[in-house]
Amino acid sequence: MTINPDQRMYPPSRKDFISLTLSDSHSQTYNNGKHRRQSCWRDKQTMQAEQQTRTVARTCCPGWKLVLFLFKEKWKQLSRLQRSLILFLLALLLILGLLSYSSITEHWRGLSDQEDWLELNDRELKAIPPGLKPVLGQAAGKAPAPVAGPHLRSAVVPEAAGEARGPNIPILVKPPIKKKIFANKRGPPSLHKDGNVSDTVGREKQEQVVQEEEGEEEEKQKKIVSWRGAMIEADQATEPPPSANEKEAAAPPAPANPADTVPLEASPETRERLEAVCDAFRHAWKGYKDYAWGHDELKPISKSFGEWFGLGLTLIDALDTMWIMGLKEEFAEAKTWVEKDLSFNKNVDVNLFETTIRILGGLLSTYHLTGDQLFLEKAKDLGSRLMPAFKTPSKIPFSDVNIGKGTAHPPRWTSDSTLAEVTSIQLEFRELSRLTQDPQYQEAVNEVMTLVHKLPGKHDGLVPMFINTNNGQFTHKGVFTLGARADSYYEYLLKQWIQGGKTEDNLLEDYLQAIEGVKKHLVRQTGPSKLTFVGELSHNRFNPKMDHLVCFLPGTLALGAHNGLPGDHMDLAVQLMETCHQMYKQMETGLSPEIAHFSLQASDGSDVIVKPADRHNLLRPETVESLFYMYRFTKDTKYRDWGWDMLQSFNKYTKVSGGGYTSINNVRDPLSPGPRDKMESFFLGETLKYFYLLFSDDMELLSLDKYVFNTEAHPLPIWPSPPK
Ligand code: DMJ
Repeated sequence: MTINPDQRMYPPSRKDFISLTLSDSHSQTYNNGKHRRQSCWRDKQTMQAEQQTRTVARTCCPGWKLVLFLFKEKWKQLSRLQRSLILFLLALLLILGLLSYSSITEHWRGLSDQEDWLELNDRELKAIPPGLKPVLGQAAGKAPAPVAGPHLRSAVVPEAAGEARGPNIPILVKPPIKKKIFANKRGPPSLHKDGNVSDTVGREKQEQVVQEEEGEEEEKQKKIVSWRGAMIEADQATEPPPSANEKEAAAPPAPANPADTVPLEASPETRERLEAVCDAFRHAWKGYKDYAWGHDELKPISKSFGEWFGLGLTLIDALDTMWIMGLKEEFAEAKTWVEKDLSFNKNVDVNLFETTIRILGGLLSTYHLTGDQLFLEKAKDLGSRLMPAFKTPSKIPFSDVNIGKGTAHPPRWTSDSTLAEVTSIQLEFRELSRLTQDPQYQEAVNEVMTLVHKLPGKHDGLVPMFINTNNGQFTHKGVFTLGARADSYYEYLLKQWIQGGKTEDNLLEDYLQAIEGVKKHLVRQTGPSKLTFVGELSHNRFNPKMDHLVCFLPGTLALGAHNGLPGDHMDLAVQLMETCHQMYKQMETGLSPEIAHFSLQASDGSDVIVKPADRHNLLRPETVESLFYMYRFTKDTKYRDWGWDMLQSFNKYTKVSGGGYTSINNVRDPLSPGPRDKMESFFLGETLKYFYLLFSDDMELLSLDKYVFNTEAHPLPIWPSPPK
């Protein structure tokens, strides 16, 4: 029996071994059992190996190859017992290594963060990559007519002076970089106010403060603190006085027309409706102020609060709504809280998506509306603390970030992220790059879109609901919905395209293809009244189920049609708007359930069926959001009337005496709707804002040709076209 010479270099297969033993003439040497047989085999292998070694050495193999080769040969010479012992020891070492993982990674992170920081600064000093030039160039002063104000001046971006508390904590000193900050006031004059130039203008010196102590033991172990754990604070003293030109530019803006809550010239009907929305807001705010001030959410029934991230979620989500409604006192007290009490230097895990759309989006839009540097500084601080989410093998971000520690992770049970979540943070991060002239935010989120654009597994443009952060592939394939977990992917395809001046073809292509996919696979009509709805596809089976969340779609389709996309998108928008309206109208409380099922048979009595588990209403905004778009583009007053009916229903069934509004359990039971004791932040951030905009006659109030609303109703400017 011969041995294939090629196989000698590798651990023998069982087959080789048997072949060899049967053909050996010294059969007695095999009688002592397995061990003996192995020895014999090894002896022969050893000889062969020595021969190989000599050959390898002769052929001048690189040193490392020789070492590898010798290691392999030595390994082969060991008995099974010896090998097992070594493997056991290695496993033990691995376990010990894993146990000490956290402290090792803390150390490692500390080092890599320093590198990141250097990289960041390096990037700031380098030329902006070509792909970003037009956009960032606009940010550098070519943006749409910033209204001059005292805030418009050159600013020095801080030296980060690290101040370590305690021994052995290295101070990361950020080299000084001078950078111009353009504090723009944008939007209609009615949104500009005197006196809103922040008294924090010029607070530009960043200061690094070590993360709060989490306990002495932990502190001792850490030794090195991530810079992401540091709070960056402004220092008023560093800004140079404005130059003569700047002084000229800093003349006060046109007299503030302090955004009257209800414009005097409005018709009685409009006045009544706008006043009703503002009353609703004040009532909601009263509850929040009395029982939940500075906390995430009001629990209006128990007159307490709920905490999600511990970042004053409702307050921040509501900032721009107050500004738009002209609620000056409320805005001023909220601003003071942001200035004095809002800190992102917290050891807290936040959801990347929710924090981006609600907090980052809210801060950026408030900055745009007010021109107040305070909100941009806060947005920058938060944005940089969210960046660790993108440190994954695939560049698809993790769902959760600890904004104090600078660590990120997926949910406990999976390494997947939700598709809508990773593709609905782009408007905000892109805008942050434009404002800061730091491309890192835009690059990170654009990378996600590029990956998803190329990814196989879509179904005529429809995307699965999950994506893996390790390999960047879709998971849980076969289920397609425009509801939870996928909704805002479609919304942000269109809105990014609009934000970027309609130049990014991949976004448009994906959006158009997706809408074709929706029409082909998901759009159906009910049997009884021919209501058009968007169902779901689950492994090729159509499910006539539609989340209330899907009611964003008529507005998005209408926005696309307004921007030159096919007319049949508008036709579909009109039909879907009717259905979303019916989801309210056909309920006994006049409020939509969270999920509706639709009858496909003509013989069925009603079009809308509500299952017991789906009867709740969370004060969601999607229908009034779409009504706002539909009214803006068609001026058909029926959309306002539908909205007015909805507002009455919210007041009747969800308003809580003493302050606040509550989610309810059962939209089918007007006698006992069952308060759930929670007022979601989006009720103030979105629902009431869209009511106000729907009823307002001022079409320039956040014109849809100048602003694009993020998925939490925070308006961000559409970027101007690059100069030709
Ligand atoms: C909001 O946070 C956003 O509108 C998001 O896109 C979907 N969920 C809520 C409102 O329903």
